[in-house]
Amino acid sequence: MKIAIMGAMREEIDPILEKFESYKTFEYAGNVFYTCTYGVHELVIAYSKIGKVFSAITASVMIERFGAQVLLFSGVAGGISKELKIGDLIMASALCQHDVDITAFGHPYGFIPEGSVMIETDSDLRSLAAEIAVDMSIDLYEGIIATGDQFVASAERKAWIEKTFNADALEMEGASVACVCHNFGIPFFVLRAISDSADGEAGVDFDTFLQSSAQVSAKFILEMVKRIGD
Ligand code: OS5
Repeated sequence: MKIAIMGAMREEIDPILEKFESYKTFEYAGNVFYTCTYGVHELVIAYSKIGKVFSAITASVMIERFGAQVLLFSGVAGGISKELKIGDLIMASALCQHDVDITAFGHPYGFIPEGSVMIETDSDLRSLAAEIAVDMSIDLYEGIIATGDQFVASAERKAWIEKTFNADALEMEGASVACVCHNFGIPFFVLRAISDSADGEAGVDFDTFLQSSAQVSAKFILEMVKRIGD
């Protein structure tokens, strides 16, 4: 199977690339795409750059140009739920765009006509992840991830996102990748390890924990790749 693995920042895919002795590289549409084989699977790996637009480009190229049949996102997130501490893993059950606002026309926050506020991730991939978490004795949280083109570093904004979308974590790429995969009919999975709590300390915590949390997420994603199709 052709499996796409993407992150937003170089730090989010470096721990994945480090696992491979050799890969091919292709430059296209402002990204570098790395391809290699892993067991029975062919992989295409890339980081998109930050935010919804860049991540949508990368996901689209992985599907349309590289023929990805499934897409796994690995990275870090700001925690909303009090249960989530730095380094904890959350898989998205569904994702939404917290910065979409056409409420002036009577629509709810996050809604775009002919779309939906929430896009669900693939249930088979979530089940596989839940099995792996049990086998590895890892606590894997499942919940709603809210995406927007904002690094959230404010208790007020975080509280609004929690209240409006019942969100458990937030980041800047998941919902745009979800939108691309949903529209192309490609099963997808979004995993994030918490790097900060999206409050006044977020900037400092993010810089401190980006690498270690990215590593936690990448390790789990590689385990998933091993077991896809078993
Ligand atoms: O990709 C962005 C979203 N990520 C998840 C995340 C998050 N999102 C929103 N709010 C929070 N509180 C979040 N916590 C985790 C992480 C990432 C956040 S934006 C970080 C930008 C950091 C940066 N800016 N410049 N550089 C790094 C240096 C640089 C220079 C050249 C090339 C690349 C980077």
